[in-house]
Amino acid sequence: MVWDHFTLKVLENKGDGKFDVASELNQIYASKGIDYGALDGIRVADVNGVVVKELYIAGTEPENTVFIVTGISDVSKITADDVKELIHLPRKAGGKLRSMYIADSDHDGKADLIIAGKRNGRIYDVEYNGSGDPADSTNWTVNVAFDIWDYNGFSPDSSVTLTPRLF
Ligand SMILES: [Ca+2]
Ligand SMILES: [Ca+2]
Repeated sequence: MVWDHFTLKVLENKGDGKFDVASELNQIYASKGIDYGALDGIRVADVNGVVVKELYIAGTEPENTVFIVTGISDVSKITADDVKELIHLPRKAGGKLRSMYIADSDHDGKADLIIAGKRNGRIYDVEYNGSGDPADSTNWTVNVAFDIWDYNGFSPDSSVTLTPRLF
């Protein structure tokens, strides 16, 4: 995903080091003026066990948005309308989401999105509740697995300045 108002390009490996652009969405947030990008925050997984995998994107902008694309069996057919804002993670400080991994960190059979919240100073654990449409935010539970402000006893408003960069 390119850092240009949510520009998404899907590259297909043609072998011999060659790639084709299978699909691209260009600047779909330009009209809203939000320069969404993502670094190591894009994952494909099937959290609900209903065959087709979902695409998850943790956006790197202060809105703390996690996006989802569902119901796509042919990546060349993705359109801007397929990109949904799944959840806006609660902020304590500056926002921005960075790397994301999908795993079942507590081994309860329900997938977790483990997200590093850069300026948030937090690590989020967003867990799928185990049933229902993964594109519906009510089917997820947001947990804060780590909070640097709680850890060190400072407040974002204190005179001690912290600029967390959790990647
Ligand atoms: Ca699925
Ligand atoms: Ca779990």
